[in-house]
Amino acid sequence: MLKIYGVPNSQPVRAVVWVCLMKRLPFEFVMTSQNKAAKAPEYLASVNPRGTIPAIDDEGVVLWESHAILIYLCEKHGWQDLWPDALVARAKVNQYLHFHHRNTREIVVQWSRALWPSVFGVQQPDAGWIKRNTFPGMENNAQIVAQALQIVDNMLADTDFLSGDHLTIADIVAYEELGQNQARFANCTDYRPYPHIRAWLQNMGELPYHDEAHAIWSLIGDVNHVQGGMATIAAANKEAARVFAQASA
Ligand SMILES: N[C@@H](CCC(=O)N[C@@H](CS)C(=O)NCC(=O)O)C(=O)O
Repeated sequence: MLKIYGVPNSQPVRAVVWVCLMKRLPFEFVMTSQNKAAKAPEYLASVNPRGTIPAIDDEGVVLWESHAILIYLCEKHGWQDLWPDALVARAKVNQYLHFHHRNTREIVVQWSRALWPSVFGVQQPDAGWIKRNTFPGMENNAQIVAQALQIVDNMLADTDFLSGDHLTIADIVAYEELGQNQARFANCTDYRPYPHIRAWLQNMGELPYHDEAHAIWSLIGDVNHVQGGMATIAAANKEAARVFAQASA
């Protein structure tokens, strides 16, 4: 059976999990913390030399990097709705996937900078604390995020989804970043200036297995006010992984 390594609190891990749930592809979720288990010598040697999550082991096919994993699964199982076969349609999805890494993905900094001081009870973290304890991001992160949000909003102005009129893996990977930060979940990004993103977030939230793939969001709640420190995060990950397993069965 397909093994997925990761934790539910990871955006790219959830992208892989959500697609597997939507497509009813059974998997075993192997809880793998990014700081410890993913840095263990055996994981580095036999799963992912980069020490990141997600990674998969599909009956001996070991892969890391979420977009490569998603494309592999789509091609293996013929999920042409999520990863279109037609040249131009596929190129449009690919365009977003490349853009995502150093653009939309940078919004994780807003989440990380709100979450970790709250978890560790640090009231006004200085630049050194932020640097040591939160997602590094790029130096001009704020500018990149503002630009990325505007580009994504414009992409959604004329079509319901990022690459046209139906869902693809471009929407899935984008949603893991943008969906997480919504007011009703982590509450760390203001989407009021982006009407098309807001409508798309609403639609994405109604897709099959949304709640099962994203149980962690409600379990942690508003990241500016996490009660109970790391124990809360650990318990939320454990419970969300149980939800994955139950939904996958
Ligand atoms: N580009 C990678 C990003 C993976 C990634 O950044 N994963 C984080 C967890 S969300 C991680 O493992 N971080 C640990 C590290 O960078 O050492 C992908 O899409 O899979």
